[in-house]
Amino acid sequence: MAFDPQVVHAKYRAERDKRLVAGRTAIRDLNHDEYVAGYRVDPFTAYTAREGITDDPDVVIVGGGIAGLLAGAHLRKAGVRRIRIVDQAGGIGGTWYWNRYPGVMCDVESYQYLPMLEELDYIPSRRYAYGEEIRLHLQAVADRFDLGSDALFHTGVTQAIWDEDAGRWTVHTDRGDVLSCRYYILAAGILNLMKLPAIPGMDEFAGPAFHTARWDYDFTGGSPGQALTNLGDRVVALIGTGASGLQCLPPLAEAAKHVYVFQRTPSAIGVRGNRPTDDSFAEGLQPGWQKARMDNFQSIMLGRPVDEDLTDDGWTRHYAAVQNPPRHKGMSTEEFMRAAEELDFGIMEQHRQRIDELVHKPDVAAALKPYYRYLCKRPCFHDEYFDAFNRDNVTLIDCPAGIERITEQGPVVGGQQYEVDGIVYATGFEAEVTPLPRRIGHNVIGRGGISLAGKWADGAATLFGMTSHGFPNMFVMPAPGQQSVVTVNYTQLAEFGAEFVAGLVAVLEERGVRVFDINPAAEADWIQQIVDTYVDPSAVLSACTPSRLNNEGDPGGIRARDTNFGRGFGDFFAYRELLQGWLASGDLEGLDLT
Ligand code: N01
Repeated sequence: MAFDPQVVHAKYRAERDKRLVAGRTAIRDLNHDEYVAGYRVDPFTAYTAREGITDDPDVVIVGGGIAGLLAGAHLRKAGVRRIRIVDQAGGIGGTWYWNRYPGVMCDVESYQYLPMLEELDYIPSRRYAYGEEIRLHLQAVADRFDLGSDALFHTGVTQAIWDEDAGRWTVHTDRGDVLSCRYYILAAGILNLMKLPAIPGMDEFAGPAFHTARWDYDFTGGSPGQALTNLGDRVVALIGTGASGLQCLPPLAEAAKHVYVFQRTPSAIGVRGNRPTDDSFAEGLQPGWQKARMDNFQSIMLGRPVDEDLTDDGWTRHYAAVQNPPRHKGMSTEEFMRAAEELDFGIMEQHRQRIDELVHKPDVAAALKPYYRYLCKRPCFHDEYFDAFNRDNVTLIDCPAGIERITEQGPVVGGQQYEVDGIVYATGFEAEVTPLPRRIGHNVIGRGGISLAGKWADGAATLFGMTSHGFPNMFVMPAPGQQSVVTVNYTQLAEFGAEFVAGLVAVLEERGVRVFDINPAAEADWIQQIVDTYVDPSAVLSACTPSRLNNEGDPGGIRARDTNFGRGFGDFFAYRELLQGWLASGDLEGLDLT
């Protein structure tokens, strides 16, 4: 395809329209729907009954993933003694506890994504680490800072209430625990709510069906990183072709009698280029190397000049280029927009050509090609996915409008029944646009009985994206769409958020502050800044294929308050500088102190 804007627009529009169908966004309620409740059960750690406890730690952290662990680690460094992590999982790791599907890997470079490499004196074994290595590393972080021994696993918080007289939070759990703490930290992450589509008839399916975040190794055989040994005579349906689906296809294809891959929208899948860490990697690394590497990556993502691209992968080559198209002097807005679109088109063409090179059957290759602008969906990277479609035991079922229904035998598309023995739902998570109160799944009741859900009903209300008036001594770890910033390498944001929280707690303790709250005027100013810098992306995003990034085709539904500091994905460096300066000044401006 040559770049003819009219032709390209028409093609992209037609592809989008095939997917903008009624019922597209319908999902099952995993918390209240009895049938699907089973999808939440932890297949990795046995649940053991225990008595509820009563305790008064200094800090309760909800979530034992990267953000919660880093908050705990930095608080420990700041001298906080009693910390209790509470998590629904059976162990440490958050996303990396739950996502143990075959092939799971992080597509952010491991040297930046695995936190605290210098403190733990650890160098990841590969450029992009597999899930098990990440999970074990997070366990090592927990061990180093003794965050696991007091943690309450397989435990969900049911309510947290601010106790004005005590100047503490009272946290209740579904195990009957009652914890009274000075500081309450919400670190739920953004991938904690599995998305299970509401497909008619799915409850009738006779075989095992599970989400990638609860992989059923009893059905498939094997274990993370090992071959799947039970599938030789079994036919499997894989629903979903985002980052999770495409990673688990090659091991499934290797092991199963047959795999039907149900694709609603093709992902743009760039080169992965994974490889073992070079023996020479660690040589000459100077103290502070990991932070410097994260900053180098982040600079490129924000279009800032760097001497060298230390990462040099699809994120820095494609994503950063599309994010920051060149604007030459004297260019009109129209010229700029057109050049940006042409650049985008060129990158998408490279992705489409790659499919022609790797997939032997032309009709399958054609169906695997993504037709939308690069940032309409989260880009993916993989080197074995396309080759799986050259196998006789893998069939692509292209279903832009989704799966019609599921019967006792399996999925139905275009009136055709696909008989399968098991179904894998690689259907993702309620990500960025899910409001925090829903994400945390429990009531947080602040001063005067106000609920966080009530206060945030019209959008996030924070100072710095991490604190909220009326919720004293409480922190929310920074996350997308919450008035902080977005970073492709989430670890960088989590690490900074953890440093900030621990830094502030240290100052408060030093000054003998019992309770801090956010001054309403300071909060209103922060919200106003977010709203004032918000640029409504509807015009660009409405041309996109529906995805979670454009609110499933309804970008107008994104609220200005639920966005980021510094417009778009936000400006990490300006944010960090501002907050570091605020903390360093010692004025604690915007805080009301008791
Ligand atoms: O989920 P997704 P994911 N019928 O939402 C399809 C992180 N992550 O778990 O594209 C048929 O991307 C849906 O179709 P469509 C990362 O942040 C990272 O893969 O919406 N299909 C899509 O194909 C990532 O973005 C890594 O049309 C249905 C798929 O299910 C995030 O997690 C690895 C359907 C969901 O894709 C989520 O990724 C894994 C239906 N009714 C995850 N409903 C790495 O770093 C949904 N789909 C490598």
